[in-house]
Amino acid sequence: MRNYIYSIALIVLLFGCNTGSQKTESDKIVVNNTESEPALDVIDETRRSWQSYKKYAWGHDVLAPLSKTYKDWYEKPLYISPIDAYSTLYMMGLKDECKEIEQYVIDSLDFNIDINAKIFEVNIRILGGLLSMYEMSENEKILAKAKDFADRMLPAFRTKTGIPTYWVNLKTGETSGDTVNVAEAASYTFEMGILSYYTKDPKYYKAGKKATLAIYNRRSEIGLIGDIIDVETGKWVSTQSHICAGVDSYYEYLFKSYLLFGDQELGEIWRSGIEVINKYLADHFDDKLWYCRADMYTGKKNSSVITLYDAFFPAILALSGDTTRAKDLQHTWNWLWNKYGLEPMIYDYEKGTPNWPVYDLNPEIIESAYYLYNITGDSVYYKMNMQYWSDIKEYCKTEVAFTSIENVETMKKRDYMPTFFFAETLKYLYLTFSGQSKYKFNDYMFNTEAHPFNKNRFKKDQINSYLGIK
Ligand code: DMJ
Repeated sequence: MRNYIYSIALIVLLFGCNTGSQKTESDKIVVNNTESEPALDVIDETRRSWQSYKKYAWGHDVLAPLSKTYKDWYEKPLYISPIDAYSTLYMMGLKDECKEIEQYVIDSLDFNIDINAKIFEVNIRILGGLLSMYEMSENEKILAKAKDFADRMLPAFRTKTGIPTYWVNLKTGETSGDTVNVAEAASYTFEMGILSYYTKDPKYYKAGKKATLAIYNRRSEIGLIGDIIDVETGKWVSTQSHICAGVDSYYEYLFKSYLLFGDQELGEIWRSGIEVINKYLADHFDDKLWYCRADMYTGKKNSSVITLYDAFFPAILALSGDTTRAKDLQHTWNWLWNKYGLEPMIYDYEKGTPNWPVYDLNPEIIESAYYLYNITGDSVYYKMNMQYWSDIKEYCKTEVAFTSIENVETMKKRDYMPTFFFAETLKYLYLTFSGQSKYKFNDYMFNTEAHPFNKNRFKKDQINSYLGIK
């Protein structure tokens, strides 16, 4: 495979201008029947990072690329990097690497382990990753693994409100952690709906949807929700309303689950949610569009502190048809990226200073540029991703892979390559640069960890009964 790609790269370099390479109106280099040069570059860097994961961290959760060792999330590894990496490697055509992961998952992965897993994170990474692995491999044994994993998650949802606890023990089903944020409370309809579809068992979707309704039903009179809640009493622990980290994927899943499954109830909740978000949280400051934090009962702004996770929002705005706000917001994020060369994790847009200057190789701004490029066809978004990729290579690249940055003002590196770098960041870069040559934008829906699902597989006449939608 390596030789094959190098041959293509060589042909492109030698003959690119004369043999069918062409520039489209959007300046994208397209090489007939092959990959573009930037796409090949992303594939090459992904393979290099993957090989380092295998060399230094195989069998463990995360590669530590500076010390060339590994880190695990819990006392025992859950194999998170390979499960998260699979769908990206698959889309890039790295079939041998994928076969190896599939085999390991089937032969060696056993979820009957005595660890307390964080329900939100394992849902989007492990359950989401296994479900897209099932779609791509069409191996029923992978679906059985996904089902087994979800069954171990379900005890967390047996609370008075239906909102899951923070932790669940994968072996004993024991649960703990009564206080969760909204993203942790209600970002399950997407994966649980897909699992219900493939197993024809509505119990998963019903559990996910009950949690979502529990949040929605606790909205204030003006329609805003808070951000931290008690899973047993259903009382808000924090009444700050926003779309930042801690809430983000609640809104993402309302809209995507509505689109994928046609669940009208979720569509209605999304529509009423976006209306009040734009009414109370959209904020113009210094000629830019931002989304602030406000009190859920009064709608009064109480903070201009945002997180880089919020850069997912232009993608959702664009997908829902609001390209005007999507473009404005993406330009705000692009401005912030360029202020530092990478984005800070937490930033106060009124003070103009970072509250936490870390950059963890996060994907959101790249994800939104990918959506906007496909939805508007404007090459400006392609160029944004070219630049983000170039900056990531400049500041985050290490001898063996890529690593997070401790401070975007000094570009000091920290020793950690998060699993979503494989799952999301590299995938959205690759898909932007490869155009729609293999994967058509309109055919796929991504979970919040960028695991792709082919929309055409979900038949409208079966969804309602498989998911128990009335
Ligand atoms: C990812 O794990 C998911 O996208 C999550 O929803 C929030 N963002 C992180 C990566 O930044």
